Amino acid sequence: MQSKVALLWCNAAATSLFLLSLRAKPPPPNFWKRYYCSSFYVAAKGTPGQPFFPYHSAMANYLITGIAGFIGSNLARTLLARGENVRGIDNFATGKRENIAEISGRLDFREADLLDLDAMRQACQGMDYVLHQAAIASVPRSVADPLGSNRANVDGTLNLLVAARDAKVKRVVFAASSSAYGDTPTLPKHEEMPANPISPYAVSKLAGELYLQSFWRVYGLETVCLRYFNIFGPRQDPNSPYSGVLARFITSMLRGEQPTIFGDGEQSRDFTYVDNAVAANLQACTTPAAQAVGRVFNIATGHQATLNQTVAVLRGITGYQGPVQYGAARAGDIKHSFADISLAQKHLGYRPSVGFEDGLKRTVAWYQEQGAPMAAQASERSR
Ligand code: UD2
Repeated sequence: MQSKVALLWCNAAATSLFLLSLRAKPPPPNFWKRYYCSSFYVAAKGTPGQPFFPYHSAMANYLITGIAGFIGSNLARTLLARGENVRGIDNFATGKRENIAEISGRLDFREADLLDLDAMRQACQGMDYVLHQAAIASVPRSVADPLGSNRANVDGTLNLLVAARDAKVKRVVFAASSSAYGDTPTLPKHEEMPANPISPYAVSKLAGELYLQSFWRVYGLETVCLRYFNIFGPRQDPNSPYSGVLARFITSMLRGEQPTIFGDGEQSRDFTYVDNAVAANLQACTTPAAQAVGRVFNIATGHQATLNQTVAVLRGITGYQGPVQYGAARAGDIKHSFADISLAQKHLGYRPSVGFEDGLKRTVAWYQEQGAPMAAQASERSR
């Protein structure tokens, strides 16, 4: 009771002092309007790195590497919508200017390469969190060019970690890969399993994880690794031979063209809609260190689908009824991938809010909005 009375007195005293200070020095014009609307105002006009509103200090500063890429550009949109300050870097090796065109006025964007240590030091300056998405993300591309993958994914990650450590950022979250598990027969894959990478890409992503853990253990830089399981969704590039399979299948089928399955189509993946990966990144930043830091988490849907099953679902969504072509299996490919997500659920509070089929529907709708025709219209036109 006594403590409640004391609290009331403190409250009254603080309010009186505040009101007196307002009498002595009136607030700037539009103070209250700007105070209450600040988050909307920031989303519309804020300039990252240059706080325009001295009364608002709740926003954090995020650096997204690979911001013009598929996952980076989705992350940026979510952070901006929450009123956070976003700085982004990209070297456009695989990222696309159009992915950030409509948000570029609200970003502090810098065209820079992970291999440029000075640029990384400048990029990390004043940042709270680094979301490291930049990579050469492709198994077959790493098979064709292992040196290029290693430079971007290993040397680039190490440069960024050195810069983040020296700039004293609060935490680095890393886009790791389910490819680290390789072809071990145990399913679902859980984080305690030994890594068994097959492709140079998988090795490079695992090396990135180990560097993040080393920087936590040796330098005390807080790091979290998220092992993504085949992320798909809006803004995934469908046009490269190294593009993710769902971007390729969906756009082919919408054009009325037959998709190519490498192998017998009985390989399976735990396809994960991009919003789930975005949510996991934000949770990884704010989860208390004891639960998250120095750890590796699977980020997936927890749903296993073969490519043949996936094509069947996509036929229903896109209307494509044509044939499917089968080609040779790809070198470095793994057969089955399916995640146990209980560790991320327990420690990060991660929940895959968008399921596999719902994610496919949203993705198909997005490609259609971008001008991809429905399969029926496409075959009509080609007649
Ligand atoms: C790996 C990782 C994934 C992510 C990704 C980055 C695994 C299980 N997953 O994805 O988490 O890091 O690398 O690139 O290692 N395919 C076709 N037709 C096509 C394209 C692909 O059949 O037109 C097949 C391909 O042979 C593979 C499956 O589809 O069996 C998935 O291929 P992907 O390139 O989309 O992704 P994947 O599994 O290599």
